[in-house]
Amino acid sequence: MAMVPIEERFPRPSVMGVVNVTPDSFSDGGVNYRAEDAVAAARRMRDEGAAIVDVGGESTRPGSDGVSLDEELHRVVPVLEALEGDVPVSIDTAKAEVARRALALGAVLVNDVTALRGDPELAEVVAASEAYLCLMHMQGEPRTMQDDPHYEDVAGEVAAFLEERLRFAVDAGISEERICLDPGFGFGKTMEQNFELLARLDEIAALGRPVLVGLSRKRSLGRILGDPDATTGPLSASLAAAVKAYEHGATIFRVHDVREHVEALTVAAAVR
Ligand code: HH2
Repeated sequence: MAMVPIEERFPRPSVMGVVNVTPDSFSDGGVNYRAEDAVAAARRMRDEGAAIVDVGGESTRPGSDGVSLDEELHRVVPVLEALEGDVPVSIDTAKAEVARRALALGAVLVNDVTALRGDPELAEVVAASEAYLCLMHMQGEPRTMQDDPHYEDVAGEVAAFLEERLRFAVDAGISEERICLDPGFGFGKTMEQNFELLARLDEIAALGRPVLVGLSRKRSLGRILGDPDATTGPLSASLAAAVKAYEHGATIFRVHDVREHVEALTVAAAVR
């Protein structure tokens, strides 16, 4: 596959549908854990206007532990096989072997929430392919990241981190035009830090790469509505956050509710 720059393949705004092939994701609690359900969800998302679907076999919700390589492959491979040639796929993994298998099955993007800090072989796997890559910011690791996140300057630190990881990826042989950056909403950030980051998303966009955002159903959206113990946020709040992110320069939107986000972002994009 001859790859065009990521900003051409996924123009602003593009929607990425979330397909969690997990029993324990924070946001969709196992609805797509069975392969056939995941495949049906992915096809529906494509029909609703998703430019790509993000298939993941490991939950990264706050407090979660990792899964084994075998388990992750067992979850995602049947889904990727069924979708090959049918729906554009992103693989949400930090494991080189999962990425390798996914790319062999036609995945076009590797979404690594560790930004190439997790598996030392992942950079090489991506470099050897023509795939796109998403580098995401996270402070800490999923099991403990929400314990006490701390920043002097959240947007400045996230931007500096992403700039450093971008350089690392380019040095590993992955050309810049294949890469997008993600501030990692909810990954080691308090509600206040998430909202500050959203307000200052322009500073991430100023790094010159397309910005991917995952705000959909995140707990900060439930908490700002008044429930201090919320573990998810509603669709209405997700749409508002996505439109705000669009206005601050986001390009790709990782969402669970594809149709509603496509509609909201179509309206937002028409206002110019
Ligand atoms: N958020 C989640 C997972 N992967 N990838 C990127 N690039 N950006 C994100 O914000 C992001 C992500 C968490 O959401 P979800 O997949 O719904 O839940 P879980 O990790 O529990 O499966």
